[in-house]
Amino acid sequence: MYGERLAKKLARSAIALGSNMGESLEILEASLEILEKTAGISLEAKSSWYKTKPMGPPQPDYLNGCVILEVEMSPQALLATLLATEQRFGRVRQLHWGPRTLDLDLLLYDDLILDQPNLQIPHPGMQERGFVLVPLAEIAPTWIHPVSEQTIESLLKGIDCSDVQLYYSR
Ligand code: PH2
Ligand code: MG
Ligand code: MG
Repeated sequence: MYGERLAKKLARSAIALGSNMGESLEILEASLEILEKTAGISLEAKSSWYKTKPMGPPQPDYLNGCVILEVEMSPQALLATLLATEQRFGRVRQLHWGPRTLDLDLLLYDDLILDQPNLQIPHPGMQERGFVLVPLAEIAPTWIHPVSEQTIESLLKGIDCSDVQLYYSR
């Protein structure tokens, strides 16, 4: 309820998930179980998983999806939780845009615009990426991207999504 949200300072946050190393589907699902069990986080919505062509250097195809979390934590605390979760799956930061076991990107946090050295919200580039917008539009089509002031659904209409194929839908 709205009153409860105010009292508890709950926020909604959209997260993009990706993996193209190891058992990607299992890694992605397991990472969601961890996030759901974290104090201050509840899972509000989950997209299907999509098989997507890599952006960046040559590397295997990705599985990508998005979730909406209801969070009772600051953007920085949420980012720290996401990075710690990536590390539990052996994420090693090597190549820029290179392959990874697990990538958890903070896309949106209510209608917040934030530009800090380690965290930009909305996630820069999200509005051009089919592997982000296709799953996000499945669960949050009317969320307004606070910089472009367009809905996710209308951002999606402006881009080419031919590299994004439905992989697993629950
Ligand atoms: N993530 C990257 C680089 N390239 N390509 C796809 N298809 N999906 C991703 O999640 C992705 C990528 C860096 O985060
Ligand atoms: Mg990423
Ligand atoms: Mg990332």
